[in-house]
Amino acid sequence: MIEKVVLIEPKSPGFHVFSKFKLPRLGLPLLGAMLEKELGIRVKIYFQEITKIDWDVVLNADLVGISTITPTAPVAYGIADRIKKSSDIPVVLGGAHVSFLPDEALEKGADYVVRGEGEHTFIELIKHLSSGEGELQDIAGLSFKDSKGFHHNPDRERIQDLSSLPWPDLSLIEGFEKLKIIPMVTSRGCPYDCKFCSVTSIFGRRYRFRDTDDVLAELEALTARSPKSSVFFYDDNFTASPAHTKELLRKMKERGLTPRWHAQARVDVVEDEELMQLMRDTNCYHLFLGVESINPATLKAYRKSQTVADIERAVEVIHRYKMRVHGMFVLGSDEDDKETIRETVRFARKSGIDTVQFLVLTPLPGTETYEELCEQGRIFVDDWSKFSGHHVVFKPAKMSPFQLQKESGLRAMRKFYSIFQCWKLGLTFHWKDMAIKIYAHHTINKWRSSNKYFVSELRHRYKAERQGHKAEKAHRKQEHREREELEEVAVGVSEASGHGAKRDQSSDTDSSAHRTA
Ligand code: B12
Ligand code: SF4
Repeated sequence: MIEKVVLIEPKSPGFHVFSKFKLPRLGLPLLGAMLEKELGIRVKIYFQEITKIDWDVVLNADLVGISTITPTAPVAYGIADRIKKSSDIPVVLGGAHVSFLPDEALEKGADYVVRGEGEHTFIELIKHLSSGEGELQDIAGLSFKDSKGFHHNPDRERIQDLSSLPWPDLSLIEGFEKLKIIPMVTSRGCPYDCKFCSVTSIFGRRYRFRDTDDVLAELEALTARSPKSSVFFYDDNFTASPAHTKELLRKMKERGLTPRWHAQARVDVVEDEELMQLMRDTNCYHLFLGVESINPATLKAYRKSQTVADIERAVEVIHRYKMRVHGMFVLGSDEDDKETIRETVRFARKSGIDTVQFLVLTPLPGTETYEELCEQGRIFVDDWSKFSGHHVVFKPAKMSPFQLQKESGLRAMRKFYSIFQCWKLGLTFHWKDMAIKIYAHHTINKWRSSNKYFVSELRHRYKAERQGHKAEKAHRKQEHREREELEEVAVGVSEASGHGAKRDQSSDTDSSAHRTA
């Protein structure tokens, strides 16, 4: 009988641009709410970013579920391994990483892997383990192992009616009072097809929305509980359907439900001025914009469906409506070189974008970028914890990995968050912005010192490759010189023997023989 369930969201390795903001993904609070509603089980969630795991509780559970994304997969496997070494508690892994690599997860200690959207698969699995209900092989979306090996059941259809799901229960997280920002999500899926993004493989290419009244009721309940907190809408594109978003915002305005809020959007959000006005009126503070690059060839390569002019206009209009822009960039496409990256950084500084993240292109399982780079044998790092957008893990086309790391991770961020920039904001009394930039500057320094080894490895590799190239060049030069000398000797011999007429012919034959050799 399964009664005690513990769910864990592992900590990210090292620092990332959002390290300061403790934001849990909503999967576990949602699964927790499902378990309570459907099976009467009240789970305990450890979000490792804010609370240490209590191992006595974990090792006394009847089942442990662990959520993964690619950079946290090694920590997740470590936890699974520790549980399996000292108990026979069933361990279930789910989330973006293992959904695409279930074999790896089963090898690394998981008994079960829930692929894709987990709500119904998880409930069916627990029912089966609790009371033997149904057969394991009939649970869609499940991978599992037994004495015969690994099994992967067919995929599960995505949930059509998102409003049929309960609200994620954040209070199940141990220490949830420490969360300063309220996370919410109103939709799933994205119809775009950006090459580096795994959202569509998990949640599909069709938008699915929750009912507006359901969203409003949740928002009301959450803001009543934490009136001072701001809300972060986790939707991949909060303004995907302007009509839908406007309906929500209008109702928020009517009800005076206007906490400070933040959301992710595409640059085309500014096409609809009524939407912009409603966003302003309902207290939107920050828009996280997927800018990615200002190199047109890169935008095309990413299939981003936006132009540099769209980006410029978006920043200008959002500022006109007195909202802030967080620019999210992805550097290192096959079309990028040192100069295009520097140009992108110059643009970010000149455009007035308030804050930025310059991430390195990262081949995440489930994306076309991953498939392509694997096929071309260009991924040279096998430690998933480095797949965080902060480390170069593949060979770029027009640079060495070290050059890309230097330009994006180190130089670009340092340029944007330079001490000079901090002072400039201080001198113009923008204290808050100055504080953010100082924090970012500090984080970059911390990242640098904790990743010294990784960066110096890349540098050595780069030097070795350059030396290799130099040695090869020198070798080729030497060969060429020797060949010329030989030819001169041959000419001298034939002239000395008086066969001048034949000379040209024989030397031609010789040199063409060299060319084809
Ligand atoms: C909010 C968010 C963030 C927040 C908080 C992140 C956090 N705590 O990890 C911030 C802004 C900090 C962030 C940062 C990053 N993020 Co982010 N983020 C998201 C976002 C937009 C929403 C997450 C969410 O709550 N989704 C809704 C819930 C319901 O989905 P879910 O948690 O995945 O859970 C469902 C299933 O996956 C499954 N499931 C999940 N866990 C488990 C566990 C068990 C036991 C079971 C049975 C099922 C199960 O069931 C759930 C219900 O269906 C997603 C995109 C997305 N749409 O999900 C990207 C996403 C998770 N992020 C991603 C990435 C790459 C990153 C970064 C590495 C880079 C970056 N963009 O800055 C960093 C790394 C952060 C870190 N932890 O190390 C990728 C992960 C892909 C991958 N293969 O790893 C995603 C999918 C986006 C993408 N572009 O592909 N992110
Ligand atoms: S990057 Fe944004 S717009 Fe592109 S596919 Fe992913 S979620 Fe959609």
